[in-house]
Amino acid sequence: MMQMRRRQKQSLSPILAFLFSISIIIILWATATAFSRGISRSIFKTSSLRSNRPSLLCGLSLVPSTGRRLTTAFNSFNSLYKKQPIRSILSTTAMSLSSSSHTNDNFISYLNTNDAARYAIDNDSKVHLIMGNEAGDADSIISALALSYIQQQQHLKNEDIEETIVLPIVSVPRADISLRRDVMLLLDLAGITNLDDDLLYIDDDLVTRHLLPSTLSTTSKATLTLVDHNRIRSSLSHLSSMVTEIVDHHEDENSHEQVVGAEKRSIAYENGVATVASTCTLITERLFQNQNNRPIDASLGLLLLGVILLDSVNMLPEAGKGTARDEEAIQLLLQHTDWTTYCDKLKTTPPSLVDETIMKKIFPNIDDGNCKPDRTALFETLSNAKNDPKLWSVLSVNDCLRIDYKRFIVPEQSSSLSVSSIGLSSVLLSMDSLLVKDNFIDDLTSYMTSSGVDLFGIMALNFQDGKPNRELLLTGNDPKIVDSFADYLLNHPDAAFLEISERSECVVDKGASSEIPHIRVFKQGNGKGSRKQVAPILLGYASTFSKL
Ligand SMILES: [Mn+2]
Repeated sequence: MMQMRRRQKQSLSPILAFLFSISIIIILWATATAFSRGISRSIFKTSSLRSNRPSLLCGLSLVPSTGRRLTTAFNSFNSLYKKQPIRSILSTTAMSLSSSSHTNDNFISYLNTNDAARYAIDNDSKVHLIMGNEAGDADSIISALALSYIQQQQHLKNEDIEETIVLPIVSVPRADISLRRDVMLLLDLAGITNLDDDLLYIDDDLVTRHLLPSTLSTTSKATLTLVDHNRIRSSLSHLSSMVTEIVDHHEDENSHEQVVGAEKRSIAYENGVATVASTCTLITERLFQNQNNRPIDASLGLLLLGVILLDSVNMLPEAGKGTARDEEAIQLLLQHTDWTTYCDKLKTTPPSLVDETIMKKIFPNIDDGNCKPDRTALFETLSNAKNDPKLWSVLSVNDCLRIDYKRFIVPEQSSSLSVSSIGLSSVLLSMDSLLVKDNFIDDLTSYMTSSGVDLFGIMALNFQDGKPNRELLLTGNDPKIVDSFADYLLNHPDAAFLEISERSECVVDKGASSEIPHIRVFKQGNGKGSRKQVAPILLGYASTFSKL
């Protein structure tokens, strides 16, 4: 008996030794991992902002990035803002820019606007805000970031007596940035990875309490530039008097009468058409006015270039978006950006959202030390991220509707059948694919109710054999209003160019718990009729309701 036990013990000991060494290895590995993660996490905590980064990586091919996360975290921790008073940092930035030697890091370090905002609030500094539109697409977000940087440099060069801090506001809620995969990808390529800590979002406490508060304080010195729209969103209409500048390419809604003169009210829209495809083209034109042949910071250059390519559909003639001004901006950026030093940065901290194959396509000469991007590869990568059918097929109806939603206020309204507001969501999938999603009716009804609009539309766009296929859905609480707009679109000469025809067959969500609202679905023959064209038509009709 004893012998047997001893024999068991003897045969067990090598197994125990093996298990022991395995567990030591596991403990060491776990400690190392926890240590590296812990550092980045503790830094996220210091700014009391939640990190939703992991959720935004889904679907895109990933490069393992533990080491990189560490680097980013250390960079953030060492951020200049935490150690020096803001004035000296801003001055340093301006000085290094004017010395033209090394311009590469300036734009990125400027973007630590969260700390700059805290500083401004604590010190009661003069603040100028720059914000894009409610839909918050790439153009709105990037043009706000870029123009803020340019204006901050100008303030510093002019040596204002009163220190002005220029802050861009990302015009979508913090949680929604991850839905904009083209923006995520472009920021990643440009080396801007600390989106959680650095940027200010429209729903941040600092913004809703201090910068864009729910009541306008009479003592507030803050001013505001609207980019990519020319009428402040209705939820902030009480702040209308803060607006001192508009840089846009949509039809002028004649709001903010205090903003006058071509310099301050710069709206690239003439005779019913936008004269540039992108607000970023307007920002690029400004940038080069003051550049004196110095190369543009590569991160900034890449962001502006990416958005102009997206908005102009890489100047594809069939798309009918890009103008000569857009092409000129593209050429300026390609030729006068500091693509050389950018290579070092790409090599030390490679983007995490694209794999090496795509990197080689976008930067074909990276091995020769030239990181000038291939415009077609850059455009296609961004466009694929934006239109990725895989993403749109997994999104809930609610996410599809909120990803690119705009609310329009009807200028003049009267009569019993009045429509005071119209909401339009753009979605990048076919209407059928949206209609068959789970909970379509329930999600639509709750989204429409919470948006509080009188007429709600969904504009669907997908591509079939490379050709745009546009569809439109109209709904609302009052069937009479929905039918009246439907008749207008089908029959009125002003709407004829959209080539609207009704779709009779329509899938209805049978599992809906809410009452099915009145819905009309149309096919839109003219592929060029985007929301920029459709919204003014609907608004124009709404404002004539009193004459019915
Ligand atoms: Mn735009």
